[in-house]
Amino acid sequence: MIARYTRPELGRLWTDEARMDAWREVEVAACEELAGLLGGDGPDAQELDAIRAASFTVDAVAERERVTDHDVAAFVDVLGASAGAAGRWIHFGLTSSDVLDTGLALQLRAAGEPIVAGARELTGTLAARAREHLRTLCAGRTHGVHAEPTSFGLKLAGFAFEADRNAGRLERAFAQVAVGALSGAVGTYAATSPEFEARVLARLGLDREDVSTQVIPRDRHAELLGAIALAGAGLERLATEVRHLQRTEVREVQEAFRAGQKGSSAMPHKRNPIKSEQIAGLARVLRGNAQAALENVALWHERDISHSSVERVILPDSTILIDYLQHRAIALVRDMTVDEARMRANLELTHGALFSQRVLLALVERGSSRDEAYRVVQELAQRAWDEGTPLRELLASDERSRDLDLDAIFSTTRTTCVTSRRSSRGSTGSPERDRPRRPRRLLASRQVTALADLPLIASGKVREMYDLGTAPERAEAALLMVASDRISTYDAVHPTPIPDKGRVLTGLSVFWFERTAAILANHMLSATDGVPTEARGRALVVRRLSMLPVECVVRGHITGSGWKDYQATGAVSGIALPAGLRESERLPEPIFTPSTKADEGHDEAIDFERAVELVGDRALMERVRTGSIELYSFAAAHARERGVILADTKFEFGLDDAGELVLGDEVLTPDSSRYWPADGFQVGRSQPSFDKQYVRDWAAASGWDKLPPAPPIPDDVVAGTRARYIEAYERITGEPFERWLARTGTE
Ligand code: Q0Z
Repeated sequence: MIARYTRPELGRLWTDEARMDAWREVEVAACEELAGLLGGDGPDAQELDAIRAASFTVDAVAERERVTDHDVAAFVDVLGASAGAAGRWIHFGLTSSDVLDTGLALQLRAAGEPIVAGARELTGTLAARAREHLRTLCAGRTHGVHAEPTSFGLKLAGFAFEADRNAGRLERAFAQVAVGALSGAVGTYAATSPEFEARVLARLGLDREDVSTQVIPRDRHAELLGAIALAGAGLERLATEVRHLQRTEVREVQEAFRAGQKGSSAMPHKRNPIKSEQIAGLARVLRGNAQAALENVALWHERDISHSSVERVILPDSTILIDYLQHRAIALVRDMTVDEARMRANLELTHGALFSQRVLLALVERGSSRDEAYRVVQELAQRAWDEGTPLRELLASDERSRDLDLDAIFSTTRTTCVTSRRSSRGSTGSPERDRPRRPRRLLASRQVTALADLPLIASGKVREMYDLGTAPERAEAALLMVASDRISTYDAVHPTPIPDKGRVLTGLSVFWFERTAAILANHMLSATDGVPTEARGRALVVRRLSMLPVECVVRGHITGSGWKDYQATGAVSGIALPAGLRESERLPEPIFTPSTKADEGHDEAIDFERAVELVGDRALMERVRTGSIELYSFAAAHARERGVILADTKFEFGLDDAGELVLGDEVLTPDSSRYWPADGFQVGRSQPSFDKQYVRDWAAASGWDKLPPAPPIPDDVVAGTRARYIEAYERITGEPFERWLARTGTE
């Protein structure tokens, strides 16, 4: 895409550097799982360090490609050489499509974030201006001809709802293309295995293809470009409305005009709808690219390469363009001037003929036949329009209509009253079509329902749970889990909040829910749809589950109550541990140590048999144990690579309506786990916690007896603690915390 239409964030995602960096991520993740594939063989720890540190330059790959005439082969040569002897493991068992298509999925996922965020921002901007103009009357037009009065807000609400549908479509389309494969040549796993593929893709946070050929099937990419083209078509519809309304004869809306801007090189009076025309124009390019993506679906046999050249153009171009167009549309809607006086004046153009239907209905109500009434009104309305005599005067002086209540007929109260009532509920349909059949969230629950209006169903020390009931668009009941900024140490809640703590914890939970979905289903529905404005970024809409009555603790290090039990008995939760372990030491294998759920005070450790009794289903409890250990192991390995030791963690599980096991609650946050900084880790003593270290150090020095009530926290300790939470988020996710705020539309 040319620089003129490229916003930097999207542009950076499609450079040669970014493409190869995605390949590098795939190659490294594959090496990290090689030992599992090769039954313990594969790179050792030192070799893995060398592989993780391996680098490339685009220039070196280009130079090598002049020899190989194959981009991935050249890349593998350069990356392998940089890893020294360990380089022999890079690309082991893989085929280029594995790296290309899985890397492409990573790039597309990265592109999806700002694009979906932009789509939601556009929805919000349209909804805000819709509310502003709910009572701004203007002519409604069919076929370009004045039909009946409407309100400008109702027009905009229609665009807002379309933008909302497009945001949902884009989100789903990006989700379904986040699929990778490491199935090798022609997709048989002859040199890899489905388990290896699943583990590598779980590391990358991608889904896998149930059956892949050698490539990820291109219907997925076509679906994405279809959704982008449709979002573009919606923008063009909006732009076309503005272009019409800015025509000289109409002049109801004008695009913002900068001081110093020129409309025409020759005609100084001109103010042209240039933004809208650009949007309308470029939307056509998106449709062309969607067509090309459809042509890409029919590849030969297990693969050919005909799609590749097309995609090098259309995937960057369409993602960059839709991102650009959305932001142009946001500015257009936010800054356009609405000429309310001109709208009122235009309503008079037909001298009242716009009210013809109302007259017709009044005549029928009074006893005329419909046919007779129609003829009368058509005659008078035509005269009004042709001769310029107001229809109201003609009706008053015509014996066939003299006795009608003309004040009622020529009132627009009903137009704006019904419009604003319906828009505040979120609906934009006509009363006749108002059936409870569609989600109505845009102006209603998403913007109007305040947290305070939701029923509170559970409240913990630092978070609350609300009931969202069963919305029409959902099959299941949903809950809203809201994390506060409150902090507790030594089981007491301090009166001083840590700003952004709730957002960090929610962001981390979402990160882990997304990354572990391939291991075990979880209850997350959305961190945006249905979240009240004041809870943005720190709330999660979740499926309502029937919770199992046990807490599922997994320990990778021996600490806390586990350390106490081990010192007293040599065992934890009935599991005998090796003698001679020191405090905080890493266990040979993670252990599953369930406990009861206590309303008050501390949970009580129980052994596995007791957990089976409480749950009443041994097979289910075994799945809970295996799943818990697998989730923990995956997360601990990920965290360790980013300088965080995940010492232990607590999961809660439930069953959904279909009786399936689902991971619930918040997961793998500093509140539900122990995060220790890897630098400074020492066995033989208790470890400082990554997040609460400042508060605990300060509490130790303050003379507080650690019994409730907890004292207020001084400003510098609050600031240090907040920085640690944000650092935890950024270390674990590898992304700036601002990205989370942007993604959830948090101010
Ligand atoms: C979680 C809790 C909180 C206080 C119940 N998906 C679910 N379905 C049904 N129940 C729960 C869940 Cl997550 C559930 N808790 C723990 C959370 C405040 C208590 F935010 N209790």
